[in-house]
Order: sequence, then structure tokens, then C-alpha cells
Amino acid sequence: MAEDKKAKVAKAVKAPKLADPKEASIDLGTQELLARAQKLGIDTVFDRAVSMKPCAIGMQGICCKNCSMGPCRLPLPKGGIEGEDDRKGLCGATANTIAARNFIRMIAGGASAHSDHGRCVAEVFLSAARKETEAYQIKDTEKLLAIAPHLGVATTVEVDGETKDRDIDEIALEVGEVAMAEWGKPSGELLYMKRAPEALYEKWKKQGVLPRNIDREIVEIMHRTHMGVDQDYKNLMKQGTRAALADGWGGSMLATDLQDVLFGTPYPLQSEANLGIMKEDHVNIIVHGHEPVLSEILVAVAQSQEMIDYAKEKGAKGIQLGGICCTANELLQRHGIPTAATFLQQELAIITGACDAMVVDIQCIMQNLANVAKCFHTKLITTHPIAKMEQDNVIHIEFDEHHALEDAKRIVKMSIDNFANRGTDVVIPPYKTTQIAGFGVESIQYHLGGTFRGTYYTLNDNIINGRIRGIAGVVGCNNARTKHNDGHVRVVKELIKNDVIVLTTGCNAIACAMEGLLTPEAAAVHCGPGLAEICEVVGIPPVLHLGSCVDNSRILLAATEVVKAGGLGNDICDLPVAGSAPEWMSEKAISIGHYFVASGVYTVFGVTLPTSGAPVFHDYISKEMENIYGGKWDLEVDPVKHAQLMIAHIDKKRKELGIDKARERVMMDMASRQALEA
Ligand code: BF8
Repeated sequence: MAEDKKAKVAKAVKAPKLADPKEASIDLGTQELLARAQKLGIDTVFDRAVSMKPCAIGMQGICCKNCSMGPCRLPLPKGGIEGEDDRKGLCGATANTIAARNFIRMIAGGASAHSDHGRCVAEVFLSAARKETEAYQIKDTEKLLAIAPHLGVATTVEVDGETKDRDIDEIALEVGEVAMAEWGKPSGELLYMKRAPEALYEKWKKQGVLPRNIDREIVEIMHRTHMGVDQDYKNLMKQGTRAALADGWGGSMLATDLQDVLFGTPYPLQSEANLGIMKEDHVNIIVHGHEPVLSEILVAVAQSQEMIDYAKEKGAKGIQLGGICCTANELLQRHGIPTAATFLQQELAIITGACDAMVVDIQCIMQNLANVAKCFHTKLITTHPIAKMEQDNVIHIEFDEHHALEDAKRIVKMSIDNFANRGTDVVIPPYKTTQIAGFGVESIQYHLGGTFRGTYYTLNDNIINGRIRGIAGVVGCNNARTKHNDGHVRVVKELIKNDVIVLTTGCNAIACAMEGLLTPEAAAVHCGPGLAEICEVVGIPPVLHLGSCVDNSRILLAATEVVKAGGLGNDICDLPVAGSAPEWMSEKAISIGHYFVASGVYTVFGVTLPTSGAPVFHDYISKEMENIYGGKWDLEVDPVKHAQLMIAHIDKKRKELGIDKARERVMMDMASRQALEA
């Protein structure tokens, strides 16, 4: 080989592959910061996604590494399977068994993440109820009284033949104790399962999938998927269903409820979104992760006059807090703290050069943050005992509810002190949007319910008369294997264009906020005439932000309220609703997807599903499962087709309910409306 040719080959081998910023994200700020990172020679998830390809066999769910005789890989034969599928691992495990094992291990991972988060909240709740900590108090007593009966805790007491209100501290303590027991009680079933519509509860009972306690269902998945245990994909999925339900109607729902009682139930408020919320002349503290127990206190401390004065003393104009991932959603919903970034933008927050501290707790935190932080002055602070990083530039300040205030003060002070170390090379992309967030089951009832009836009557009425075609829950992550935020935004726009109101959580909510879809004004621009009219009259956005990923439990309860309000069937699977995660990536998304499905919701995922290598198993969850639970899985990569599948399902349900005709004449007079109601 000629010398110059050799040199060319060597150069080609060495040159790192870089992502094309315009292909990587639809967001201008993300594109600019990615280009800046590349110029500075700092690699990000976008570049790594270009240089590292995923394993095709793993992606299809047909690689078994549950014992040391493997990993056994069962690729699909070229041209597909003709006749009997005789692929098997060393032990004889079939493609269906392997894919089902892998799938429910993902459910176990996701359910454990949500539920362990819930357990930590329950511990803090109990501490507060026992008055062991000054940092936390029972804030929302109305919510406490609302959840107590679902946990079998009485809110009144009989004294001398008279019914009296029970002492609130006593109720809180009992609620805390009963809630804690849900993780490991030796007998019975999860108490919250009865919050579902009766028909759904009975269906679960008949199928034998009512969760016994939260931990047990997750542990049993690990046992059943151990080498040589459960070898029937249907039986494996039954256990996957129990664990997913224990997540959605158990750990996640308890996390949401107990957080509401401790920190306040969200109500609509205005804020901003995107990296442009960071301020060059302020101390920027970015909180990232999922558990709001520390960040709640950080908010209070960062907003205290003492700390603002200290920041000014150090040359800053103030303190700007911003959030990433679901810690962002939690703080946004309750305090209006602006959202800085979605999952895929976390490294970019540091690459602005303006991040004085990034405080992380649990879940969705990229280890590469530590490498990026090394290139800047940013203090990267881990706070949770179960989530540390190996890099030596990471500071660990372990949070404990008993000295939460001291921990928070130390972190905020450290961030302020670090402001002086910030260089002059700061690039904060000037893009941010306004968002209205803070919706929940209660506020939807307030906005779309009848004050007179106190139910979801008005929402149902508008679904029946066709102004609102249906309801979609669109949730989930970003995924570096697909263009950042593109799937989220296009799916949601297609839905609202077709009069489908969207309930959103997680990174989908952040993506929608960044696109300006979380404002009432978005309705006139993006919605079909029916939904636009409702949004204008009520003054709500067409996309309602319901919070973090554990708050998907709010979507389950909102659907239950719709069933209760009447006129749309007697089970969640009767409703014109559909679920979606256009850019999912985490195990939590699989657990969420499956509790949606097992609760009767047709659920479409984008990107990929780890089931395609086992067609029989894939058919089981995407076809047969509908006959069992009324919901099923689907996969569609194209965002418009993805939304159209959901709309087709919504229309099918409208037809089954006999309300399909109403949509053809959106503007109805009173007589026809009364005829429909009758
Ligand atoms: O729990 S949506 S990337 S941040 S996993 Fe993570 Fe996915 Fe974002 Fe919240 Ni949910």
C-alpha cells in the first residue's frame, strides 16, 4: 500500500465519528451546543450513538445471558421462519422464552426503580408523620384525607355515639405505616388495586394477576427468569403483569400520593422550558434525577434571602434553579421551577459553561456527566446512597431527611462559591418557551369537570359530542437512536390536530414544553376545531402536563374518573383512549407500557421493541393480550403513522360506544346532545 494511502486509512480509522447536529435534534439550542461540544473535542451521547451501533440480536430480545453457558444468541434465519421455529439455546430455551424472560426482567427493572423511589418517599413521609424531622411536614391535608380511605385508614372516629374528625397527625401516621407495609406485607393484595374501575379489578382477579405486595412481584420475576425455572412465555408474562401493576397501581401511585401530601398537590402554573432558562449573571444550579425529597429542600434554601444575599456578595445577580428529567417535572409542577432539559440534553447543560453545580439523585443520570464536568468548572454532586459515580471529580453529599436542611445549604453554598470559578467562555443558547404545567387528576376535574357534579362530566360530555375525539397518554424518554424530540412533537401534533387531547409526563412533557405546546395559545395553531374550541373556552393547553414518570399513575386515575363519570362504558378498555412512548429507552418505560396495556390501554411504542426476534411472543403481547386485558402493545417508528394508529383505535372505541356519529357533526344543538345523553 502506498504511504499516502496508508496515512489516509489510518486517519479514517482514528477520526471519531460525529453526529450531525441538525440530524441529531429538532431543537436549535441542542444543535448549537452539540456543535460547540464537537468543536471543544468533548464527546456526547449524540456522537457515541453514531460511533457505537447497537447489537442487532439484543435489540430483538433474543440474546439470553442468564447463565454462563451463554450468552446464547438466537438470530432469526434470513428470510424469516418457515415451518417450525426450532431455534434454541444450550438449555433448550426457545426464542419465546428468552424474549419473554428479557422483557419481564425489564419490567422488574422499571418497577423496582419507580417503587424504590416510592419507598424512599414513604420513609420520609413516616419520618414527617412521626415528627422526627423539621424539614418535612404534612402539607396537603386535603389529599391525605382523600387517600386515607383507599388505604383502609379511617378519617373519622365515633366518640360517645358522635362521629368526629380524627386527629390529622394520627391519620398521617397510620397512612405512613399502612403505605410502608405495601412493599412487603406477607398476605393479601395491594390495597390501591380497588381504585381501578370494578370491571377491571374483577378482570385482574379472574386472571390471577392482583399483586400481593410490591417487592415480592419484582423478586419473583428474578426467580422465574433464573436458569431453568419458568419456560412458558405466557406464564412469564403473567408475572410481568403482576409486577407492572404493582408499579402503576402500587409503587408509582403511592409515590405520587405521598409526594402530594408532603409537598403539595400540583395546580396549574406558568413557567419556562429549555436550556435558555440558564442565566449568565446568576448562579446556575441544575437538579437532575427523579426523587424530589432533597430538591424540594434545595428549592426552599436557594430561594431564601440568606442564600440570595450570599450569591450577590459573590458577584452574581441571584440564583437560577433549573431541572432536568423528572426531578425537573416534580419541581416544575409544584413550584414552577423552570425545566432546563430533557434526558438527552443533560451533558449539554454543562457544555454551556454556565452550570455552577449539577445536583443529581437517582435514575437517567449519564455517567459521562462526570467526564464532561471535568472539562468545565461545574461541581457534579451525587446525593443518593444508591447512586454514586466512580470518577474522582464527583462530590458525594449524602442526603438524609434528618439533616436535609444542612445538606441543602451545603450544596447551595458550594454552588455559589463556584460561581467565581466560571470562565468567560459561556454559551447559553437563547431559546426558551413559556409553559403552563401543574395539571393532575384534581385540576382536570376543576377545569374540565362540572363544579355542580364534581366529576369529569364535562370532559365526558365533550368526548360524547365529539369535540374531543379521545384522550391520549403520551409519555416517556428521549432515545439517542432517534432524532431528539422529533417523535414526541410529531406524534403529539398529529393527535391534537385530530382533536385528541393529550395527557403528558416525563421527557415527552419537556419536549412538548420546548415546542410551545403547553400553552392555551397552541390550541388555535395546532388543534382541530373541536379541541381548539374547548381549549379556548376553558383556557387550557391541548397538552396537559401531569408530571414525572411516577405520575403516570395520575393518567390511570384520570381514566378511572372518566369511567366513573359515565356514558363511556364501564372499564378503561371501553374508553376512546390510547397510550404512546415515541422515543422510549428505559426499563421504566417498559413497565409503564405494560401497566397501561394490562389496564386496558392500546399502547404504541416508537424506536423499537425487544420482541421482534420472537414473532410468536410478539404476537402474544401485540394481539392476543387484547382478549385478556382489553389493551395491547404495538410498535410504529414513523410518528405520523404512530399517531394514526392511536386515532384509529380511538375511532374503533367510539364506534363500539355508538358515539362515532357525533363526531361527524361537531357543532351539536341541545336536542341532539340530549338524545345522545339519553
Ligand atoms: O422517568 S421519561 S428518560 S427522565 S425514564 Fe428518564 Fe425516560 Fe425521561 Fe423520568 Ni421517565
